[in-house]
Amino acid sequence: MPSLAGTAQTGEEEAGWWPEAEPFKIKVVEPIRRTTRAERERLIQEAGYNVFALRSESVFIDLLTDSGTAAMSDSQWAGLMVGDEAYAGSRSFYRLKEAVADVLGFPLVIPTHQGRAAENVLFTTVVRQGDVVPNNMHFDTTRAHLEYRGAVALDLVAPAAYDPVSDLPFKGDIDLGRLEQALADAAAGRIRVPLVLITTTCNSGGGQPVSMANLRAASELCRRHGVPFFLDAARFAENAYFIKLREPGYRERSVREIVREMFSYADGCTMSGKKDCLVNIGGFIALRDPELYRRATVWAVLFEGFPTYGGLAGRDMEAMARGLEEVVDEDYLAYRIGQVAYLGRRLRELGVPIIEPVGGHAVYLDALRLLPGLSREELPGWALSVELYVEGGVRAVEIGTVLAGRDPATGQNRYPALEMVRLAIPRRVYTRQHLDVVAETCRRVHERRGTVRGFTFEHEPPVLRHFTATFRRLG
Ligand code: P70
Repeated sequence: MPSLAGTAQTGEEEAGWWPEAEPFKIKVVEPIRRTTRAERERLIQEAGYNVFALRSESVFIDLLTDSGTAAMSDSQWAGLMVGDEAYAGSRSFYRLKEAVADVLGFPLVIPTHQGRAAENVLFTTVVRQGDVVPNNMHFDTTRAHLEYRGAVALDLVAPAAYDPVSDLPFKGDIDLGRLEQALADAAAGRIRVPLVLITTTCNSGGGQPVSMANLRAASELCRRHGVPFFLDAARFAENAYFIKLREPGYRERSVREIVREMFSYADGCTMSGKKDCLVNIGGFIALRDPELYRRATVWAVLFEGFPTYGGLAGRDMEAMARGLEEVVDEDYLAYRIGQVAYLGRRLRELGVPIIEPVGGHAVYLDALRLLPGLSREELPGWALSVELYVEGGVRAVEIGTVLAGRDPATGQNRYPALEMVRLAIPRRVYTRQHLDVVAETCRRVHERRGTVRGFTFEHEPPVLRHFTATFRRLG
């Protein structure tokens, strides 16, 4: 029996034991409804076999995303009441600015209505047609915003990220050799690199963390070449907790200290507050450089709103400020990371193929191993997302061929190295029993894998096609 002393300072196995118990009591509940299998077959067909088109009332356990789906705390709800709705100079803006300075260490902040809006404002400010923007892996909105501007979104994650069974601690690390090469190409005038991004944790790579050593080294390379270095900070606190658990020298450091060190290497960040600010809507850009801030606010005014509200209500900024402080609580993070680890353990015990190791916000099913009878053209990840709904009313999302879209140059489907289905766990929402239902649902689909059929597009939109496409089941 592990000791209970200093739980937040203990190792990952222990994080999967005691701290998994929720460090909160439940004060408000929201009923969810079970459906029959026949109902679900009909509902998913009516939805064009796209889980995005389902009404949420038809879903029993909704693991579509961990974005904007968190349960706010009583303090955050109380904060809504004291939000200052002034158009200019809102008290809640200053409250957010203080929280960003305190937790992340950036003096300047531009609120935006969500993460992609922060990308839009920042990229409009600094990215031009033909530019190249390296990242460990761009998330789909980041890539789409860059490609929309005629820029190249370059994924430079280290090769281990593409190996679904390698159990390395920091599979989100950027390949420093390739980053250095890109920066050298920029220095020689062969390409223009307006900024370098690193996504913490690396969502498209399975929610894998980036090590402090990697952030430090990438930042150093960028500084040497005079290129701004930014974090996509959506899941920064989960990343920081993994650094604490896994990186030598950090076990005794507080998550707050680790977070400050992570951001000390960056010139700024884009943030989707819908993840690690524990809110249902909101985001921001945080910066150090007053000149860049001045240029970015021009676009913020045009796209989002006056720079002290940026498309948000004052109360939203108040809730985001409080969430930013709550998310670095170590009991919360031990529970959060432990809960995701628990689902991973259950699936492993049941023989369901998953991507190893389990990331910070989600467990990713390995659709190529789970449905080995389907070819890439039959969209096995998509098929799995449909079957999880039919089997157990569980909504998950494909992170595979449909999400990857077509190559803008050739118009051909991009087949990513991994075909995954993401079971994203909303923060502070579901209990262990819910996760047991999810695991059993996955086991049942895996068990009847021989009978699962593939899919093809019926209607395919030109950008971000996964959200609105419709499909047909193959015979
Ligand atoms: C997710 C959502 C959003 C995101 C992100 C990173 C690393 C920026 C953003 C954009 C998107 C999504 C995907 C599938 C289903 C539903 C939603 N990620 N950077 O779940 O932020 O959404 O606030 O504009 O992960 O991973 P925003």
